[in-house]
Amino acid sequence: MKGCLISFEGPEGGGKSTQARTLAAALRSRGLEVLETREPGGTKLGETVRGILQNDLAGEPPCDAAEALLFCAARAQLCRNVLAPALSRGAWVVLDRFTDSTLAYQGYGRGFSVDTLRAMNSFATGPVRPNLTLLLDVPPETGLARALARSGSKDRIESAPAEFHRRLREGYLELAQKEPERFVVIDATAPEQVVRDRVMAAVDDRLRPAGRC
Ligand code: T5A
Repeated sequence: MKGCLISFEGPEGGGKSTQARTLAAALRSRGLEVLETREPGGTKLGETVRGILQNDLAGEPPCDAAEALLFCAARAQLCRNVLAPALSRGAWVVLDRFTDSTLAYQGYGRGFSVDTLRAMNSFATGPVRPNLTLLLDVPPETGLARALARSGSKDRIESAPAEFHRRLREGYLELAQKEPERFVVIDATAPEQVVRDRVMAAVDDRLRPAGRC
């Protein structure tokens, strides 16, 4: 595909949405076409699934297997209808969470087989793959406190036990270690501006040599 996909990943409250917004604006100021979107979401179906997953809009919480499948269903819709067309025409995509969230949360967090989840991800995404993944790493207690301060209450997944959040953070770090050519781990406990500079440096370091920006 002609375009370039950058995904932001990490535990709750690491600053993904904040940094995705800032990066998208910086890339646009370079004259690039940039699509900024999020998971779950980015399509009508995906936003509806988001409500079911985060706030129990179906009237009952999904079981863990349904949760994993719903994240992948929203992903399939986003990839087929939005990401693949954008990347094919050469746009840049800045994505707030993607396939690694499923591996970290449903794999390391909930305990499903990471290999099975990789196969589900692959089925959902087709040929769409991130060129670069920025892992905004933050200890769960810091990230959850930030998220709580922002919204005043915890959603269904944020309310999971501390051990769940600890496992998924460790899972992310393990995923990054296994694929160093795709991941950059950024210490997101630093002030917002410092994180922003680290994000821009990572994008330029990794994607400029490939002639992408
Ligand atoms: N999920 C998702 C799965 O389980 N499996 C999957 O496959 C997928 C795709 C998504 C939920 O779904 C789960 C993971 C999530 O639980 P979400 O609302 O998108 O839900 O959750 P998050 O992605 O975690 O979004 P948050 O909004 O909670 O966190 P962000 O985006 O990391 O953080 P952000 O930018 O909103 O910042 C949070 C607060 O911190 C401040 C901000 O101003 C804001 O108030 N902040 C900082 N404060 C201090 N220092 C910094 N450096 C800061 N950066 C931001």
